[in-house]
Amino acid sequence: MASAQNESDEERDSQELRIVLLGASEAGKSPTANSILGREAFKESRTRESEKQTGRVEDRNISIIDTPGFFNTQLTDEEMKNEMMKSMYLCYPGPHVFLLVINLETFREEQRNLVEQIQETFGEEALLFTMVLFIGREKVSRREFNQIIASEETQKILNYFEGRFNVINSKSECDSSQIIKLLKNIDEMVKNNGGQNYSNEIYLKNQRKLREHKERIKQEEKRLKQEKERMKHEQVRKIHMEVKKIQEDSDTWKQKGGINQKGDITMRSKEERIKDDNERKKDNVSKKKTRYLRENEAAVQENLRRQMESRREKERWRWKLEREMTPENPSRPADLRIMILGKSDVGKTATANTILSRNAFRAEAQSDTLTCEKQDAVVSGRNISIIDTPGWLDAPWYKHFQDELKRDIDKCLEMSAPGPHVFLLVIRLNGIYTEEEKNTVKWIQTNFGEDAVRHTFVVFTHVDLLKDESLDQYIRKSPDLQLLMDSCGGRFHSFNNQHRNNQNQATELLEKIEQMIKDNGGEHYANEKSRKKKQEEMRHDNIHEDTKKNLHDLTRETDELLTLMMGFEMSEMALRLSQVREMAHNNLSKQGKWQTIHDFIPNMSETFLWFCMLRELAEVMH
Ligand SMILES: Nc1nc2c(ncn2[C@@H]2O[C@H](COP(=O)(O)OP(=O)(O)O)[C@@H](O)[C@H]2O)c(=O)[nH]1
Ligand SMILES: [Mg+2]
Repeated sequence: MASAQNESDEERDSQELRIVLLGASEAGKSPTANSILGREAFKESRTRESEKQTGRVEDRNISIIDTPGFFNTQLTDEEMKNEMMKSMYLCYPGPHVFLLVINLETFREEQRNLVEQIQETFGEEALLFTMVLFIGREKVSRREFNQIIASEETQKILNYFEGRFNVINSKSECDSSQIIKLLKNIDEMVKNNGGQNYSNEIYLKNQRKLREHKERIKQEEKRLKQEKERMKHEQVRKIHMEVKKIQEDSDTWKQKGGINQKGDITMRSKEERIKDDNERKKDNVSKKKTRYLRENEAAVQENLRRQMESRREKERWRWKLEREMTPENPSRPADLRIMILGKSDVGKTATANTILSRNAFRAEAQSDTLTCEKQDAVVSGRNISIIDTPGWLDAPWYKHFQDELKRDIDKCLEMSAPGPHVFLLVIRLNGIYTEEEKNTVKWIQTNFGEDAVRHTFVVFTHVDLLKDESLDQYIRKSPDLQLLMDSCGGRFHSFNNQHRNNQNQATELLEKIEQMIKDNGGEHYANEKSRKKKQEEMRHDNIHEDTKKNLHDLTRETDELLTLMMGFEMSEMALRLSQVREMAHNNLSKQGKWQTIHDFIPNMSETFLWFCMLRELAEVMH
């Protein structure tokens, strides 16, 4: 039964013709859609949102998606982009044809580049699925019409679409034969395209490309800015150096008594001369010592060099360890990482800004963007990172564009690496508690895994709009809300984002979150991938600790031996030992497997004891 049902569904789907109407704003797309459907399906005022209507025409199912149209002055670029994305969602799995509606009556004034808009929004591939639809044929004379069609602009446009175009009258004058002809031409085009439709995958691929392109430009701009800054600093540094040099020259000149007192050096005090004498003597001793060492004790020299090198290596190692641990290290994750989730327009961004106590994220109430954003700050003495996310929970396209959603979620998780401590689930009080919100817990589990709920914390916004009710009363009133709260361990907090100055609400929230983290044993959320990575890191950390300890032991023991041997002027032995130590040190630093010092020099302790005995013997003989 089920399969028969599926088959008939499939059959019906395969017969459905999906049309997306494009064109300049107010070109007359909505009336055209009504002409095709043969009824007043769409409202004929300026369209602000993409909308879908279906109908049966010529015994077939037709879906038409009306769009706001390009160059719409009422919409921002971002809103326009969202509406176009929505049109693709409404048209799932993708349109058979984009009808580019051009009004013959206003064609002369409409010199804007429509083709470019299509390419930018839907990509080059969309041109294969596009057909021009001239409307308002009855409004222009035959001569005028011929002129328009033959004109250079029209030919240029039509060339992009292999000359595909149709002509119909305005709605009031449109007869069904024109629509039949239009549908026939569309069928012809679909046939030429091998029955394929423009797919949402193509759309998403283009969007990704566009985003990556923008990201690249942003990165390049950032790089150039940094480079400029660096050059500026370099210049300032050079100027400082020059000023310092001039200052020093001037000081030297002054010390020498200035040009007028040249030759009056004998005026220097007796003490100064004694000091100079001492310096000279010291210098002579040191020279003698150096010569002695060079001539008589080349091996000792070499030994000292190795000791120095070993010390430097130790320093480098310590520096490396310290660098990994200092807070200045940008790769060091914040102490508290918060990811904000929720429907669009519930106050996610406002909440993030309230926590940070500044407009760190884009101005609120802007249409929901499609990417995550991260901001770092120190709040109430805590080093925190906040990741603001798009309205994943309700924006309809995410349901259909699952791959894209997964990619975005992964990207956000990367931003909060090694994983957020808390998912702040923002819910708007006084709003409509929608189906999407009722399914929130399931959504979180599906997209972040079962474990994520343990890290979820509810924040109610718009608490200022609760009139005579308390928050408790409000929650008690809604069984669905209670259920959601129970699933999230009853953890919640309320926010009035209108009172950003009231930092108590943020401090209290952070305290509650900390309690939750404590209850979670201090753990942050980690997806499967990062859990594995963490295990690997822990293993590595243990190795690291062992290595540190081994190196420390090695250095201490050999240092003692070296000192002892130098005391006996047994430089050759000392040299050999320092070579052994260096070898062991190198091996310890490079090897994946770590061993103890005694594995390298098994008889180290014996050697040490042996020398202690020698020393005692020497003392007795003295
Ligand atoms: N009265 C009131 N308005 C708020 C509150 N929180 C957010 N808003 C407003 O709600 C709208 C949506 O907020 P926004 O942060 O952009 O929502 P988002 O889409 O979830 O990020 C904006 O106009 C905010 O100024 C609040 O606690 N009280
Ligand atoms: Mg937002």
